[in-house]
Parts: sequence; C-alpha cells; structure tokens
Amino acid sequence: MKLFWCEQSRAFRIVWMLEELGEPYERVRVDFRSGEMQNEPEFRSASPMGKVPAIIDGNTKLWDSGAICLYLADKYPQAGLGVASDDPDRGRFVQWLMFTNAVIEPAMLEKFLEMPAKPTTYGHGGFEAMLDVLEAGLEPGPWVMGERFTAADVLLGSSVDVLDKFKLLPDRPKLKAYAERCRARPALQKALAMNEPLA
Ligand SMILES: N[C@@H](CCC(=O)N[C@@H](CS)C(=O)NCC(=O)O)C(=O)O
Repeated sequence: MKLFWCEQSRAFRIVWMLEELGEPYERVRVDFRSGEMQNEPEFRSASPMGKVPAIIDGNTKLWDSGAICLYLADKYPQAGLGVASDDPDRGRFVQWLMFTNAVIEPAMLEKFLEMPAKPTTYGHGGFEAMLDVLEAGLEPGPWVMGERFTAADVLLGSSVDVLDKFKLLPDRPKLKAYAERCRARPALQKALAMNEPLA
C-alpha cells in the first residue's frame, strides 16, 4: 500500500489509521506547498484533485480521508476498526464516519473565515450546532461507538485535536477529554511524531 502524504496535512489521519491497523505501508511525500509533485503521473492517477491523502492499494485508488478510512476498516476486519455491514450498528458507524468531512470540516471553515451564519442554507448547519451534536454523539462514550474504538474515532478525533489546538473548544470539557483520550493512544502519538514540520 502506498500512501501519498505530507506532514501538517489531513494525511495525518491516514497515518494514524494505518498505525492503528499495524499494516505495512509506504509513505510517499507530496509537498503540496511547493506544488512540485502536482504533475507526477502516479500521484495524479491516485489523486485527481491533486490533494493528500491518497492511496494506491493494488488496483484501488482513493483520494479522500473519509473514503480511505472506511476502505481500510472494511479491508482489515480483524483489526476491529470497522463495523460489519450486517452488524445492527453499521448505520451509526457510517453516519459518524461521514461527519468529519460532511459537517465538521465545512463548519470549521465557516468559523475560520468568519462567514455569516446561514444554518438552513449551509449543508453542514452551523459551528455551534456541530459541536452540540458531536458532544451528544460521544455520550456515553468513551468512543463514538461506545466501548469500541473505530475508524470513525480516527476521523472525529483528528478533527477534535485540531479544534482544541486552535482553541475553539473553550467551554467544551467533554470534547477536550475526548481529544485527550485519543492522544493517549500509541498509534496517534506515532502519527503526531510524523506530522511535525520538517526542519
Ligand atoms: N476532503 C479531502 C481534503 C484533502 C485536502 O484538502 N488536502 C489538502 C492538505 S490538508 C491538500 O492536499 N491541499 C493541496 C492542494 O489543494 O493543492 C480529505 O479529507 O482527504
């Protein structure tokens, strides 16, 4: 498996996911800030949008962190990071797996860009509503699927980690505690170490 990756990017999620799985992979650095890999044929075949993360796994090519996490969770069921399609909790798992890219990301953009609130117009609703729904989803916890840590937590946890680092969770102790639980995982610590800016 080849992972197109760059430090300080969303590719961090897939490093975390692969470290949780313990599966071998090759990391190929795509310095999207310099743009030097933009025309590299293998990378562009895997990532038509020219973004990281992207993976090549045999004939399979994927270029979105949510899709990649779902694919990997399904591919390695023995690792227990997915929920089988015939499991009654599969629906909840898929819903939360989608929440990062469908709701948290655009809500963060709304916040960072100080966009006017338009909760009935924006597909994601609004920033505070996103936090309320996420907080409720993490009850009773400790993970979004209860006692099971899954790929959905990799996506949600990576977002909550960023929200916390940008100090966007001032009155959200439950979300901060979730971020801390995620950071206590050895696989996340390995991924964070690889995520440091290059000297
Ligand atoms: N929805 C995508 C977003 C990926 C994305 O925006 N990646 C950024 C880095 S964090 C990127 O590659 N930007 C470079 C560019 O757009 O040229 C995902 O979650 O994988």
